[in-house]
Amino acid sequence: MFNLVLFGPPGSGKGTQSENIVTTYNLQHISTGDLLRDEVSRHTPLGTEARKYMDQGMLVPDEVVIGMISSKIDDIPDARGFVFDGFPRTRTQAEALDKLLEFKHTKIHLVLSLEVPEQELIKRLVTRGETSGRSDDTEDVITKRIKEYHLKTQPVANYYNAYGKLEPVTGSHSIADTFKALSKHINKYILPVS
Ligand code: B4P
Repeated sequence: MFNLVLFGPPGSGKGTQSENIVTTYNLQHISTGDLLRDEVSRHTPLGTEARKYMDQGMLVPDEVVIGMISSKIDDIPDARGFVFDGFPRTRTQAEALDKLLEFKHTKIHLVLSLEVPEQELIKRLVTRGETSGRSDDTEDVITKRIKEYHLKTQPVANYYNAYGKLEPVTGSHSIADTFKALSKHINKYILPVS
């Protein structure tokens, strides 16, 4: 089993690159952003609660997100591995993920951190907001999301760096070139299937 965390600020391309990675390496994609947006669109109690945070550019409480991840991992027992996209976003989430994987006799093997200048992040997300209909892709919410990232999520990089698992990757090149750069690291662990 091979487990990868795709790490980076909002708009750094985690979702975009995860799609390529899961297809190329036959891995399972777990995106907490997608899971939360699905709950919001189905108007579940979890979704109604989560939306209050997402619309303000804030992180959803740890216990909500950790519960979602745990059941998602259990749903796919024979996975070749997982790509965690947008999770963990706090140190508490990172510790919880380690415990969940340890229970399944596996671990996080690699953390790829997409590095993109802040102006480029804002430009990408504002552009996406023009067509996505996402309520958190407006300029003032994007600015709050980036602040929340620096405050709560960036320390997660130190957590993984202490274990020697963190690799920075430039995320400001084209989607194809960024994918090539990510693949160089992943190929040290598993080979592409397509
Ligand atoms: P997410 O859904 O994870 O969204 P994201 O950080 O905005 O985007 P991502 O980095 O995946 O960027 P993308 O590929 O889409 O989170 C949304 C919200 O959910 C959070 O703010 C939070 O409230 C909540 N949440 C999620 N997970 C949570 C957790 N674990 N704990 C608590 N709360 C949580 O790319 C963005 C745009 O850039 C796209 O339009 C794309 O086409 C473009 N793009 C990508 N790569 C490009 C490139 N190389 N060149 C040009 N454009 C590019």
